[in-house]
Amino acid sequence: MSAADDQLGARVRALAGAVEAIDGRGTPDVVAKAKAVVERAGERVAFSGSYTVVAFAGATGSGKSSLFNAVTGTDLAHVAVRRPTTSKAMGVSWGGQLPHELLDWLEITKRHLVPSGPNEFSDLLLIDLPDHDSTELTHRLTVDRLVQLVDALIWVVDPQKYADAALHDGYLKQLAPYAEVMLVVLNQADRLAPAELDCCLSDLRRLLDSEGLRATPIMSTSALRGTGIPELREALARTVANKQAMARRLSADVGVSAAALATDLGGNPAPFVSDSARHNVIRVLGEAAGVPVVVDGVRGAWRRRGAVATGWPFVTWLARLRPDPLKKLRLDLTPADHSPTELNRTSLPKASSVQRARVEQGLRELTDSAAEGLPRGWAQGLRDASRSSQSLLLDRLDTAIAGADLTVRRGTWWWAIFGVLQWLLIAAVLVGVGWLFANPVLGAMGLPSIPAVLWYGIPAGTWLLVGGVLAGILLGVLGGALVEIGANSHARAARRSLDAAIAAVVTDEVLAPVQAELDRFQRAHAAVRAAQG
Ligand SMILES: Nc1nc2c(ncn2[C@@H]2O[C@H](COP(=O)(O)OP(=O)(O)OP(=O)(O)O)[C@@H](O)[C@H]2O)c(=O)[nH]1
Ligand SMILES: [Mg+2]
Repeated sequence: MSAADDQLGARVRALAGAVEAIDGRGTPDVVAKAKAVVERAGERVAFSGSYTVVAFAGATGSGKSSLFNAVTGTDLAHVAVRRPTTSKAMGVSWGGQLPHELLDWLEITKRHLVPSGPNEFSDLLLIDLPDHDSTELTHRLTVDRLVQLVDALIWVVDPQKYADAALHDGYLKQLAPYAEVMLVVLNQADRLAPAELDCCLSDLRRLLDSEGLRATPIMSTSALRGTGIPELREALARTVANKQAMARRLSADVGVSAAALATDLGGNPAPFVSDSARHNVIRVLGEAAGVPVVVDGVRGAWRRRGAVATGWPFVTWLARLRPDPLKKLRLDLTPADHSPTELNRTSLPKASSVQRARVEQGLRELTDSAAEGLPRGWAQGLRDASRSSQSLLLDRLDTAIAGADLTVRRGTWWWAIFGVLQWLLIAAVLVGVGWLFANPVLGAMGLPSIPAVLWYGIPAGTWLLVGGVLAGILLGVLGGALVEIGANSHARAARRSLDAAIAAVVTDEVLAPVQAELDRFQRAHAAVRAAQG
């Protein structure tokens, strides 16, 4: 196998990879054609890859069958004045055996083995086609099918119809990528004077050049007189000998399909999810799942618990009356407290239609930014990927929130010190009250009174009572300020922890499928580039 064959094999494999990546995303017709090329290339190589298949094609009456007979030295093809004459494709080959598999693949039932002789070609399957401009639809269908399959084409034209639009617009212009594996023969040259023939040939050349067929040679023949037949046979022999026709034809097929797929994919080879779009979707989904509510709950719970632990005991019952926001949300447990079999759920309100709409909008913003410049099918693919687990998304986000460590339950070490101090101050207040009211009570009971103790001229009991109350209130205010700082810092920590939990879910459930789709798009682009060679 030659390096060129290896390269063609690699390009066909790349096209197969491109088809696989693009199937379901690209324009169905373009993908189907590329798929057909991959299949055809595999089959063509498998069925008698050593043969070169060449067909005579052209308008009715141009002389295809006459040339076929002249070149093969037979009268196998039916030639007549009646139009159209040939209605079924016929194939002939030389040597010991017909390439039946190849003929079956081409669906050619009329087949003949030409006996060995002076006109022998080896490894050539020569086909006489019906006309392409027929009143008979089946003729055109046969031509269209075989034009897709044969390795090389000899277009036979005559002096009257060589510029016919049916030939040029219907076939030649579209076959420009196959210029190297085509030959145009101006037959019935005997009908023209030499000067007219030259004029006709140069007109034909100009026409072909303008259609992108510079690489297609032109010859003139007369099947009637035998003029140009040896040259045509030589051209055929050269085509068979260098064994490049099949590879060139397949290579052109792959090139045409790859170019069509490239156009279908568009010009943006590396779409991506921007950091801002990524952060935005995490934020929006976090908000929709209730992160701000939980962060406020953490702040509120810390305040409430801090107030109970550090506040002035005479008023902390007020704080106790307030419900604990985290308990209400079922978020007062640390992750370790959850049973491993229990599905962790918060009691955050069920997603409202507004929340669902915001999720929808967040996902749309994400995919719209990534899909910029992508063809419609791929943009839809991105949208579908972002929604692949949408029905479960809010549940997963809720479970992630339930599992996040909010670290509120434990409180903090200095709360206990403040608590002890508060109770010591309460004790001081009680001692003060006892001291102040002890002597009247003792006097009434006829018991000896306690000696008065004065500090700065004021009874010690008053110091203890007033000082204890003031210090308790001050300590409460100081504790409240410190608790507020702690509440804010815990709210921030909770937000970080929740954001991380939300980010993990969004990454798994949304960003990863979207990225997989973008990777698929890039893979498609790379495969198409490789198929283009
Ligand atoms: N003068 C002249 N007549 C030719 C030449 N080649 C073919 N003819 C005649 O042109 C007519 C059509 O020839 P065919 O070979 O049947 O043409 P075809 O292209 O096979 O036609 P279909 O089978 O109908 O598509 C016949 O009458 C031939 O005798 C030629 O070189 N010169
Ligand atoms: Mg014919």
